[in-house]
Amino acid sequence: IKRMKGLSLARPIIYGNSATPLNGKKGGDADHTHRWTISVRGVNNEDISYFIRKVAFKLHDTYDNPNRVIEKPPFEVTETGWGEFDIIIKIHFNPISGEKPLTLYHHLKLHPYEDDGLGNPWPKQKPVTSYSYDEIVFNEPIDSFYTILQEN
Ligand code: SLL
Repeated sequence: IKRMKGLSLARPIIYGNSATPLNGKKGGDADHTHRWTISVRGVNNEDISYFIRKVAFKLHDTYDNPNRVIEKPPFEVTETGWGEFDIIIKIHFNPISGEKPLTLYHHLKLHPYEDDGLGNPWPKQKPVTSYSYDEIVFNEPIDSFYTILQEN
């Protein structure tokens, strides 16, 4: 195994959730108030599967099978529910990389802030979103992984 000494490469990701109120409409259980989607994706929806192999989302234990493993893009989980909680996101990289999985945390956001930032109330049907931008830095990557990163 040869590492690229002194080199590091960064790749951007966006992770987080959107949520919309169900307003008593279709949904799982009667007490569910929102439909939400948690995702890990590339900037401008660029394909990230050349360096990310799979993503595990650990939901609140009130969900059936709370550990959701997504093996191919889009790396996302859509659910319905009634409450906000912390989601543990574990990113597994391309096995060629030899990199250990990376753990991120996201607080699932269902409820809007007081207003839209301009003093107007949040429109009832407007999706609430909470996304973070991050960069994954690969320090001294293995040469074959370095090649894959460079070619994509
Ligand atoms: C709260 N600490 O009390 C949080 C927990 C859990 C939300 C929120 C489960 C849905 C289902 C669901 O929405 N859990 O039972 O399928 O606000």
